Amino acid sequence: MGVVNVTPDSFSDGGRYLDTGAAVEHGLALLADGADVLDIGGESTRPGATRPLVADELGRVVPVIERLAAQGATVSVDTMRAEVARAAVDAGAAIVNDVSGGLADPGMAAAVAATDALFVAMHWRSHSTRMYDLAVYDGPGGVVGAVVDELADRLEALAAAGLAPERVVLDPGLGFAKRGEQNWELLRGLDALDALGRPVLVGASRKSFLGALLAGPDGEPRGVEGREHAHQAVIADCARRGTWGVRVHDVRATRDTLAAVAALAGPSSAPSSSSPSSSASSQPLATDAAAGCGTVSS
Ligand code: PMM
Repeated sequence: MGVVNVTPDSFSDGGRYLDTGAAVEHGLALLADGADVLDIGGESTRPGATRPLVADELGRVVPVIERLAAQGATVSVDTMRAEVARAAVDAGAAIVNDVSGGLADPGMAAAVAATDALFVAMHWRSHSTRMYDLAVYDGPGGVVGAVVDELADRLEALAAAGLAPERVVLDPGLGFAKRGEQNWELLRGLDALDALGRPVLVGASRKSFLGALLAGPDGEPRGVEGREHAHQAVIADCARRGTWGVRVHDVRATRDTLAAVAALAGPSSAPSSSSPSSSASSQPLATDAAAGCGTVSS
């Protein structure tokens, strides 16, 4: 899943693709690099970010989705708002990626349930202004146990609102109400999410826990552009575990890593046909593509 942030203020690429034309061009470049899905977002979730007006978010994402979907891309919309999700699906999005897992907008689950879209439910505790205050995981299962329990609660609540678990992909929410080491703990314990029986998406790309890992002798975190090699090690581990998807900025580097992981695994472990399709089909990603737990693949 290649990231297209149509925002002025994302931590990794804010302002670079705020213009519709630049965002579409970037999406097409990610497709050419081998992205299966393009994730279009109009709200930055970086720590302390202020939320855009709904009209501004719509104005950023809808024209980009329309143009990329018309070119045959499988498009995901990164939004916490039901109104934006509905407009995005009308514009051609096949996936709604909600970093709040439906918590930020009580109308989200029903809005997505009324469409054919898949739903990505990420682990989340609050908007970014408060999220680090809530990065406390002192139950017996630590951060892994809490994330599994809270995602299980989400699956139940979404189902109660009409959104069947078969249409939901889960995401541990790296960096969201998690401090440095908690992200590594989650990645080490990723297999625990399999107990929920749903495909898993992981978004580690350029995040600050990588910058902290790679800090210089002065303790200064490595800048976003210098985090890719470490990120690719995370991707390789996700691929080896059979993670359904990875949300990345550098699609070409990710494709290279996945090719190497596939070669190391050998021909007998070729991915199933249930992976998200990279074909230029304008069909929405079939619901059973997620249910089948396709894995990140080359
Ligand atoms: N991270 C960001 C935004 N959206 N969506 C999902 N499902 N998972 C993530 O980890 C995630 C996300 C923040 O990263 P960005 O500002 O680089 O887009």
